Amino acid sequence: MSRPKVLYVLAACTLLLSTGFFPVQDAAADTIQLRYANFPPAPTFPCVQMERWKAEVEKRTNGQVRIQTFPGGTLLDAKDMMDGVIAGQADIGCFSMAYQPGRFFLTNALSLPLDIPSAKVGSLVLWDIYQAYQPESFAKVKVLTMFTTAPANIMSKTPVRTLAGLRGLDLRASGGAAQILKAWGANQVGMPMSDTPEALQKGVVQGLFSSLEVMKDLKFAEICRYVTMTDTVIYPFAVVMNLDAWNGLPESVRNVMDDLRVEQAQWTGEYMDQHVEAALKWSKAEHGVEVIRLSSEEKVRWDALLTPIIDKWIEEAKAKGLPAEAIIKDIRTRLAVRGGR
Ligand code: 3IO
Repeated sequence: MSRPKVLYVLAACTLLLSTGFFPVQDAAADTIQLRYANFPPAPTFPCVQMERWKAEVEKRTNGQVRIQTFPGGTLLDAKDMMDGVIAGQADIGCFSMAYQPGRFFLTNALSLPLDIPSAKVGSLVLWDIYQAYQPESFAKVKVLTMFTTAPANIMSKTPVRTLAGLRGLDLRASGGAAQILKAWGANQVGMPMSDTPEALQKGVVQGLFSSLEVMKDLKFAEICRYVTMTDTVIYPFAVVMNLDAWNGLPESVRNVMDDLRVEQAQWTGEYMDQHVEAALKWSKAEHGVEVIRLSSEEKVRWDALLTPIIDKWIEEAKAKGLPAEAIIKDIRTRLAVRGGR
C-alpha cells in the first residue's frame, strides 16, 4: 500500500471506531466497572459468596459488568462498610449486622435465640423479614442480598462442658451472639471476625462464639481444640450497593441483580451449611478437635437463661415504635414454613 492509501485506511478506521461502528469496541466502551468491598480474608464464606455473585453477574450480563473484589478489608473495614458504601468509597459492600447491633436493630431480631436450624433457612427468613418490614436502616442503599451464618457454637482452647466451666471465660462474639454469651456468664469480648485471629494468637481471648466453618477457613482448629455445640443463634449479613451507582445501571443489569437477590441468599445458606460439615470433619481429622455435646439436663439450664433476651428486644422494639410481638411471631411462623435443615 502506498503511503496516502495507508493514511486513508487509518482515518476510515478511526472514524468507524469513534462512531461506535464496531460492536466489540462499543461493548468495551460501555463496560461498567464496580468495586465490591468485603472485610474478612478471601477464604471465608462472605468472600466465597462475593466471588460467586461476581461470576454470575459477569456471566449473565455477557461481560457488560466487571466487578473488582476487595477481600480482607483492603477497601473498607468491617465497621465502615455501610457508611463507606453510602459515601461511594465502594460501589458494593458486604457486612455483618452484629457489628452495629443498634443500627440494624430490626433485622438483628434474626440474631435472637430463636432456634434457627440452618444457614439456608436463616438466610431465606432474613430476606423475608427485610422485605416485609423495609427497615429504615437500609433506606440509603440498594440491598443486593442478605444471608446468615449457620448456628453459632463455642470454639475454645480449653473444654467447655458446663455453665460453670463457661463462667468468666474470655470469648469473642458480637451482636446477638454476644448477648447470649453474657447471659451464660462468659466474659464476652466484642470485635469483628477479622480481628479475631490476632486476638486468639495473642491470648486476648480464649475462644469465640460463631459458626464453625472458621475452624477451617481461618485455621482456628490449630488453636481451639474444643467445640461445644449450642446451636442457638445465627449472624445476619447484608450486601448493599451505593444508590447512585445502582440508579446509573441500565435496566437490564438491574434485572440481573434483582433476579439474584433470593437466589444468592439461598446459595450462600446452602454453601455455608455444607461447608460447616466439611470444616468440622477436617478439624477432627487434622487437629483432633473434640466436639462436646451438652447433656439434656445441662441444655435445659443453658436455654433457661435465654428467655429474657427476647423479652428485652421486644421491650426495646416497642420503645422504637416497632410492632415488636408481630415481628417475632412473623419470624417464628416463617421459620416453621421454611422448615428444618
Ligand atoms: C463470619 C464473619 C466473617 C468471616 C467468617 C465468618 N463466619 C461467621 C461470621 C459471623 C460474624 O460476623 C462474626 O463476627 O462471627
